[in-house]
Amino acid sequence: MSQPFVAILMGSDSDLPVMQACGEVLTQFGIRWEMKVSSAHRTPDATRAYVADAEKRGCAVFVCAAGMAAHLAGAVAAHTQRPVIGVPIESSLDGLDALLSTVQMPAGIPVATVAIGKAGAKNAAYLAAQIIGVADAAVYRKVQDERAAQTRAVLEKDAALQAKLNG
Ligand code: RP5
Repeated sequence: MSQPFVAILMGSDSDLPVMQACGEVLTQFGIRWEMKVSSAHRTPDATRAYVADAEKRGCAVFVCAAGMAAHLAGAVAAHTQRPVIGVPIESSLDGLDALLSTVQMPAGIPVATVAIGKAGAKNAAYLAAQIIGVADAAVYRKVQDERAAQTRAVLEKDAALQAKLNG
């Protein structure tokens, strides 16, 4: 198996403005990734072929984003034993349709479903980094460092607020 990477799939190029954030976070962690438009409904054969090929090339985690009747993550999970993370995209019904379509998988074929939209796109990358970090000490350390930075940022924001309130 070659160097592990994350495959980011989207049901449509209209999902790209949201999913760009996923790639950006993976890049911060130094994790290789690739991105592909592939639809569970419109290109089912190509989706299946891509999953098999990506797995052979060393894909460690699949991130699958889709809106409406969002079956992409489930369809990918049906064809791989690598972890699959689903990102529901808001394109109708406030994204609730995509959330339920992604999260409600039958027992035995899991999809780790994150939040609707951009927070979900980012959390898919953080979760993928945590999965890769189980076996990669350098990635694990980067995740730890990033958590520490988040903590510092909140403490600094509170310190600034307290300074403003207390003159
Ligand atoms: C889903 O349908 C896509 O993931 C997208 O979120 C939604 C709308 O697709 P387009 O009509 O914009 O191609 O399959």
